Amino acid sequence: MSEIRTPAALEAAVRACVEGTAVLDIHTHIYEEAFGPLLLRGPEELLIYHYLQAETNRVIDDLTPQALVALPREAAARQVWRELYEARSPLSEAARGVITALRRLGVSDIRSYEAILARFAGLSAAEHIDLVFRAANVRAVIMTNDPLNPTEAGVWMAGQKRDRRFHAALRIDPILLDWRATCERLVAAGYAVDRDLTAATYPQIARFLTDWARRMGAVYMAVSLPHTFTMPEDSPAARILTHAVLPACRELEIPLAMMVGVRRRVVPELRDGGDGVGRADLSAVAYLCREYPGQKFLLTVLSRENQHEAVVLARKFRNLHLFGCWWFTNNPSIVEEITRERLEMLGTSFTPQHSDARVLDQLAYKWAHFRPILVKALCEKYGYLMDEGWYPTEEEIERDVRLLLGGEFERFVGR
Ligand code: HDL
Ligand code: ZN
Repeated sequence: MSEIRTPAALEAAVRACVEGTAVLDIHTHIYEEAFGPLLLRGPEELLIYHYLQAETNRVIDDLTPQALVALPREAAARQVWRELYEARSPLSEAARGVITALRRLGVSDIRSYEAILARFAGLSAAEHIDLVFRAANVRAVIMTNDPLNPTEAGVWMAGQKRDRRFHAALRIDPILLDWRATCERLVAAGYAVDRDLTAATYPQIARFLTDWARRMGAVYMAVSLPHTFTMPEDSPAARILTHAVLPACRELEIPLAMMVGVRRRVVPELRDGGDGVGRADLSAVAYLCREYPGQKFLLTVLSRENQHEAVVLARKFRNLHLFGCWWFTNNPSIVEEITRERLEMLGTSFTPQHSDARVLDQLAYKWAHFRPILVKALCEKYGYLMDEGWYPTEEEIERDVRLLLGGEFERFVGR
């Protein structure tokens, strides 16, 4: 085994490993080709990403937020380009991400809007997926799948051939967080549930969940929880979680992913761009991990103020797997801080990043922006070992990086 003994050799080996290891992206909003229009792709979709809509909203006064987000795609994309790329420099993480993605996907002149459009003209979904997965060095992604979306449900019911690079996650927000509005949709689907959550309802909700999780081959169930989420509590959400969701996860032997800390629709007019963040009470997570030691939980938290506490929680509970720099924390200044503190308290027993990509092409920048930060953090940690005469080998670094870029997640979920 070739020991690495100098900082220069370390940096070269870590960089080669991190860049060269294909990643399993465990939380995205992209879809395989079979889902047709649900798969968002191309430069205009990149530009109208709700992150960039929110940033554009800040610098215009000739359109209301409602009018801005209601613009047709082509006009909306040109408005973002004009405001964030021509009138100002794209310094924000989401704005520069578009430039990174375009360059890595083969746009020759990234200053020319026409050249950008031309690069992607005529690209089929299959060609586009291959191009992006190769550029991002992604081996597989986990989607966010909503069985209550009629378009999506239709594709699942048609039982089309699956693309092995796309795995499913069963998203349950409407059931857990908006039962009164969702109940009738389960009744319409043939499940004997009632609005008042009588005892007989919970097994029916669980059956809906297990039916769909099996149909999708779901790797986990997921829910985005508000910053006000607390357990134990006698709320509809807590009752559905306890009596339906967790029993269904037990039966399926899959984890529940909790994404905690969103403050929904702070500015409703901005739609998805109008969500905010709130510091959460993570004792709810500790309660669930403690009360259900035989069940597994995935966790990502939205508030920077919750990050350190989340790492400490992950240290306590072997049934808790911490993942990703989610949403408002997916900015280099915070990603670096979070990744270092996680390595310092968890070693390799966590998943440092997911892309959350909503547009296929975003994979190319989300991973291009993260990999150098992981290289820097790992070089620091291996460097400390080398200072004490523990010289890592290339094989050990490869093993550790494979764990961090999907292997530890697969071990945790038993895939
Ligand atoms: O709830 C979620 O999965 C979040 O990731 C939201 O989709 C959010 O709008 C988002 O795209 N964050 O990156
Ligand atoms: Zn997401």
